[in-house]
Amino acid sequence: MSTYPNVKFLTSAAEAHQLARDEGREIAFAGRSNSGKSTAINAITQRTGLARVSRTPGRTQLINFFELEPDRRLVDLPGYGFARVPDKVRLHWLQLIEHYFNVRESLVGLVLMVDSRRGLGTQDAGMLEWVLARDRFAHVLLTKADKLNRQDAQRVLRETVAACSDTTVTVQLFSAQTHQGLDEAREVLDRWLA
Ligand SMILES: Nc1nc2c(ncn2[C@@H]2O[C@H](COP(=O)(O)OP(=O)(O)O)[C@@H](O)[C@H]2O)c(=O)[nH]1
Ligand SMILES: [Mg+2]
Repeated sequence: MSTYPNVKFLTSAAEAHQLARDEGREIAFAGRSNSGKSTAINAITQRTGLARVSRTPGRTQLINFFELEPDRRLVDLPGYGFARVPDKVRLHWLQLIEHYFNVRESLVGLVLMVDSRRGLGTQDAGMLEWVLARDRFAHVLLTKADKLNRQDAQRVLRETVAACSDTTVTVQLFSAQTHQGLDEAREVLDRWLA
């Protein structure tokens, strides 16, 4: 299993024309702001500080591209769901993400970070529908699983699996803190990128 020894930041896109070259394969990471997306990317790639863990949710409206190896990328999509953003910013986010999903031929799948204490929300479900409609893979990480006791974690897992039961979406528990589910997540990425 790969731990991506050569991972590096590639480029950021604030506008549609700034996307990285659309070659090889890439996996997008999405989720509500504060869902633990950046922390998950850092844990999976074993690089503290590769994706910035933010104290000010909603500030970054950038698509960040990381190269794992030539022609293999992770893509950090801007978070959604934060309350106090102007409509203009929200609209820009929507247009940028929609453009990304529409044009991106190298996109193989979406990893969706969902805070295990919140469970799957409407916007999360919307993201999943977007990628499934484009015949890509989708995998849900129920993040911060360390914050739940075993019983509650298993219940959230069951509920999320049930909510996705008539789709190809796969679901797992994940904690960047305890490394629960880390190998499972890396196996999914390796499979999609192979
Ligand atoms: N306990 C715990 N906290 C986490 C975990 N992952 C992220 N966090 C915390 O959740 C907050 C948001 O994380 P961040 O990665 O910035 O979320 P993002 O906005 O989705 O990129 C930070 O305070 C993190 O330290 C986890 O696995 N366990
Ligand atoms: Mg982040």
